[in-house]
Amino acid sequence: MNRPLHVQPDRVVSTVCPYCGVGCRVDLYIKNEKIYRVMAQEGPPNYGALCVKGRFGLGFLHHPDRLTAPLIRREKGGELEPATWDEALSFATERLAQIAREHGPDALYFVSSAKASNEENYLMQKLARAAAGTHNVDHCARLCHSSSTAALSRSLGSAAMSNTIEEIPLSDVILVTGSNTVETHPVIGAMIKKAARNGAYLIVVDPRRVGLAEVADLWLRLRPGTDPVLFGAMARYLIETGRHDRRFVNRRAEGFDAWWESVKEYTLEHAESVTGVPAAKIREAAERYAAAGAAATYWAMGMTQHNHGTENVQALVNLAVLTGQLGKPGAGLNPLRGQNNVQGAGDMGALPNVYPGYQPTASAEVRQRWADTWGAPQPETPGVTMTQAFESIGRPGGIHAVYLMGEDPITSEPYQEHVRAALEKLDFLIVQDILKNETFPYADVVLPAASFAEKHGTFTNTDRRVQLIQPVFDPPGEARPDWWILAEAGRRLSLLTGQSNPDTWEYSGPDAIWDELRRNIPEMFGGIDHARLAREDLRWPCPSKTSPGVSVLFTDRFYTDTGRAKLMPAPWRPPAEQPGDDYPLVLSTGRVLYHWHGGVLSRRSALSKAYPEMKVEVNPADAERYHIADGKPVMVISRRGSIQATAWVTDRAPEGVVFAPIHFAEQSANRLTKNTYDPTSKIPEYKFAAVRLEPLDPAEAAAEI
Ligand SMILES: Nc1nc2c(c(=O)[nH]1)N[C@H]1C(S)=C(S)[C@@H](COP(=O)(O)OP(=O)(O)OC[C@H]3O[C@@H](n4cnc5c(=O)[nH]c(N)nc54)[C@H](O)[C@@H]3O)O[C@H]1N2
Ligand SMILES: Nc1nc2c(c(=O)[nH]1)N[C@H]1C(S)=C(S)[C@@H](COP(=O)(O)OP(=O)(O)OC[C@H]3O[C@@H](n4cnc5c(=O)[nH]c(N)nc54)[C@H](O)[C@@H]3O)O[C@H]1N2
Ligand code: SF4
Ligand SMILES: [Mo]
Repeated sequence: MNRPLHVQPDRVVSTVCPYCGVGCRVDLYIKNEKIYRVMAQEGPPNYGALCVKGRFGLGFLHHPDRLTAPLIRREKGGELEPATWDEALSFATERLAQIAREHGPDALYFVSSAKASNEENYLMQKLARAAAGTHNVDHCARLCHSSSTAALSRSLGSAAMSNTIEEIPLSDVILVTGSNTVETHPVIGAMIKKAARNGAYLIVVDPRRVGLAEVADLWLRLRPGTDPVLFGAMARYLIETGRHDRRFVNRRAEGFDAWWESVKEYTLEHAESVTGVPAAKIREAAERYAAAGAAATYWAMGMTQHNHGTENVQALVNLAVLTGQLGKPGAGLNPLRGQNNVQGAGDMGALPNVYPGYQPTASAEVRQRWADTWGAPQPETPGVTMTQAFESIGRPGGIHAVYLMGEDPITSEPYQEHVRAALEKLDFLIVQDILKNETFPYADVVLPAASFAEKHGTFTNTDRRVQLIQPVFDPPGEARPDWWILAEAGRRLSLLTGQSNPDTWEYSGPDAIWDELRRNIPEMFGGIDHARLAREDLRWPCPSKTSPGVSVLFTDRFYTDTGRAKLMPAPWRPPAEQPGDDYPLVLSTGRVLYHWHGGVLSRRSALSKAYPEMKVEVNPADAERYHIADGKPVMVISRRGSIQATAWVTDRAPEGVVFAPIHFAEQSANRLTKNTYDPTSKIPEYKFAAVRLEPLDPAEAAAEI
């Protein structure tokens, strides 16, 4: 995509990278209506840096698989046929209204998108709550940081990053756990590496030898799925030796006794036996973390995607509270958010239990406020999570219709055969996307959406920075911005259900949508509007026009009912499916630098050439045991399915663990994973399943070895 520097651009447009939660600011250089160069901007959050996805990953914008016309499947079993917008929207909303009449509004499910803007996420949850009359709305955070949200909300009253990435140079100790930062948040990974070079003490907790493990001062290579014991033991040791922050605990925390009772058995020796990490290393990590003037904790999916994901994060919360590593610059609890606008999708209330601004649906007062805003009575029945919704399809009282915006469950939900069967049982499916993703063939209505480069709106990055995007191109064919589609769908559905006032769906543009949500959440967004964002990025909370936004949360109080942080027990529960005779290895799934999720975007760009095939990491000892040769095809087999991939024999993976990337839809790692969930957050256990390996051609593989 990059051409020589002497090419004169027709125009240069400033916007935000659509891939990850770092939210890098980019300048797109355009010639003949194509992007020929992407340059980083010098200011925050990326300070002149970009990764390969921002630089070379935008080719999907012009791919022939872009959706350019609405499509309708008029009868089950029939073909998807082109339709006008009017036909498609009428058909879609009439079917939704009919199913709501037959089975009740809670038979509908609305999946919002962390790839879409704040304004669009706001409208999707409004569509569910105001036009359809259900709290059944969610987004991919359910598969991602829902465990973080569960633990952080109940303990601290806010689930966003407590500090900012600009503070990385201020940290004396940086603890990174369950995050392959160098590949998944590359610009932040580089900032952490630089801080370590400048003297910060870097502790990495990860079973795999990931990029940061290579440069860490201390690498704790724990057995997968054992984190609560590791972090519980660190905290217990600090209390026992009087190294915790007694003053902070007395003044700002509660729940100590119940928590202490819960870690009684977590001695360093016990932790060594469960986690496989030598007791001396656990002690060293604990001492360094507690003694630091400022210690920051960063984490991602290695913590959250377990059947004890909430306990994993709770154990981190407990450790930070006990050592007073909160409410000061360079410290804090910092979940690295994955999608470009996943922070925003949550802020906008695209969740079954909260309205925009995290106002609880359980509160009658809150419900009344939104009922007044939308002119729509608000349902009392709680919503269900996206994972529960998919599990319920085809069961009595389950979901009958799903409206998907920018989500690809066939590649992203666990246990693909199970998801496939569920989608086949659905009465009605709407797919609103920019591309033909893997779920597209199951759609009854397809609504073609404009991409990030074809619309106005805002994204909120991982450290609460709200950023304006702007159109670079016209949408292809008949494609329209998600906000336009949702507003039209909302108005039509309101007329059919009689739920909300159809006039509340008239918006002149994304700025008008933003103003509606801002008025209703003044403490978070009162001071942020599109005009101000055109001049500067702003971080929430930003309550007034003169506020610059708040960087460090919790400086004087936590956002809980008592203002104190709540310590809570975080008992360990082993993963649901343990390796055994037939399936002796642990499967861990995740990401590589070059690709994005099921590959819908990245594999339709130049990145596909840079990383063309699926490689699974196999430890040399396991390779020998199971006759697997480096670079040769291998079958990865679980109780639920099998895939073929190329073996990469490497000690990046520890003995007993196979790592499979999730990016190759035709060899989807989710054919292997299983649909077991954390009981609190309902997150799938993507980071632990039992598998075995078989060489594809045993004779050939044996000859190689
Ligand atoms: N290139 C690229 N970047 C991305 C994405 C992408 O698809 N591609 N997706 C984005 C999204 S949505 C997200 S959520 C983030 C995810 O970002 P990450 O969470 O960094 O990505 P994963 O590859 O899932 O990595 C999880 C890490 O946890 C480790 N791990 C596995 N099991 C355990 C365990 O039991 N304990 C501990 N402590 N560690 C464990 C793995 O070895 C791995 O290093 O990435 C974002 N950025
Ligand atoms: N085994 C395993 N499975 C996992 C994970 C794992 O670690 N292991 N990680 C999980 C995590 S953390 C996540 S976040 C999920 C991600 O799962 P998904 O959210 O399903 O993944 P994406 O491929 O990012 O899907 C986004 C969809 O949005 C579309 N899109 C992009 N931009 C726009 C837009 O502007 N408008 C509209 N309407 N659509 C748009 C894309 O074309 C694509 O179809 O996967 C989860 N699944
Ligand atoms: S670090 Fe994230 S936001 Fe920045 S260029 Fe890479 S993918 Fe885009
Ligand atoms: Mo994610």
